[in-house]
Order: sequence, then structure tokens, then C-alpha cells
Amino acid sequence: MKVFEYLTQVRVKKGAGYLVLIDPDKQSLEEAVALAKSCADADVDALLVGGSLLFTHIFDELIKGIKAECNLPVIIFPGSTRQLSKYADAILFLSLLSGRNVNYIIGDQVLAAPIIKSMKLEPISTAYLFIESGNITSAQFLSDTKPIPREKADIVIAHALAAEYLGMSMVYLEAGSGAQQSVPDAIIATLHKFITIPIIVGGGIRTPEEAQKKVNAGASFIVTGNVIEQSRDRNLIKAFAQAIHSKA
Ligand code: 1GP
Repeated sequence: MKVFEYLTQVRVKKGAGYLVLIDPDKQSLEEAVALAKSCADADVDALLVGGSLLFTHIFDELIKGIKAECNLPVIIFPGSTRQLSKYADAILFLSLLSGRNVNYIIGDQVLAAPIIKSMKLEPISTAYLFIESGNITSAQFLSDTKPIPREKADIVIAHALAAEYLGMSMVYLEAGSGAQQSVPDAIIATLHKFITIPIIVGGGIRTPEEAQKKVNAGASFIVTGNVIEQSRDRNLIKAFAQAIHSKA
């Protein structure tokens, strides 16, 4: 089964899906594998692997190691065209539509597409929208783009509708890794009424309750990175999974 089809089934069966981000720069290979195993035991639906930068040369080995020990789908969440691996199952084929930097809208995609094809990776076409979150995040700084102001639901809707009309499969509302403030629930709730493609929400989500509110507002997938990488507590991962899978 294709990963996108699996994610669609998760969304239908569980109301929403839980994706845990593993950043290769924030852990050793052994820690990443241990975290992936904890996620599999705690009802996480898939793993994202990637980061804004890449200080390590073991991207391939890390994904291969995770795949050897854990049967969750591994989806690359690329910070750049250097984050590709034939050992992953799929890749979020991102286009940074909230910005006006052509390299992140189509330039890097042209460079990566032939390699993705040769690696037989499943691309999942995803509109990537940065939402203002109280601080300048690494992704904003590195992409040299401005986020959409957090009270401007109309701008978020227009971008997400454009993504849907362009045929993209998902919209990722990104507050940024370690964001001071996560994406407002009100924006998710408003956007949910305008588009039919799934909404992924990530950045600065620190508690299961916060995640559950976003699901109830209309998020189809929740991503957490820092909060799990810092605690590595299986019970906390379970609490997130349970909250995300209990849509009201
Ligand atoms: C960042 O959305 C992800 O790209 C996760 O963010 O690390 O803040 O959970 P956090």
C-alpha cells in the first residue's frame, strides 16, 4: 500500500493521525532507533525524518537503522535536497507556497525530482505554509521568507485553496520547530471549512491537550518534534497518540 493511501486510512479510521519528527541533528543513530521503537509501541502512525540543517553524514544509515527495527512508515521531511534516502518509504514533496523565494517553490523540487524517481521514493505533494509564531524560526531564516501573520486567516485560506487547485495532496501549517506559539486553533477551524485536502499542523505543540484541540479544530495530522525528542518518555508519546486519536 502507498504511504498516502495508508495515511488516508488512518485519517478515516482514527479521526486524525500522529506523526513524530526525528531530527538527525538532535540525536545519535542509537537514540533515533530507540525513539522510533518507542513510537511504534505507543500507537504513533508514521515517522517524519528531517531537519532544517544537516550536520550529520549518517542520514542514510539513520533511516536504514530505523527501518530495520521498526515497521512504521518513514517519511522524509526534507530541509534541503541533501535529505534524500532510498531507504525511506515516502517523502513530503514540499513547496513553500507561503514564501516568494522561487528556489523553495520550484527550484529545489526540479533538482530533487529525478533523484526521487531513481530512488523509487513515493512523493506526497504538500503545500508548506509558514505561520507566524512569535519568533523567527530556523526554517524561516534559512528560506529567507516571511511567515503569514497569525491573525490573517484569509491569507492562509487563499494559499491553501491555491494548493488544492494546483492538485497538491496536503497542506502543512508550520509554526516552526520550537515555535513559541503553535498554529492558532481558530485558523485551523476556518481553513477546514474551505478545503477538502488534509491539514497537517506542526511546530511548538507541547501538550496532548494542545494537540487534541487542533484535531478538534480540523487538523488531520499532528506533528511533534522537540517535546518528544527532549523527554523520550514513552508514556508521553502514548498520551499524545491517545489525545490525537480521540477526535470529539
Ligand atoms: C517542525 O512541525 C515540526 O517542522 C515540529 O515542531 O519540534 O516544535 O514540535 P516541534
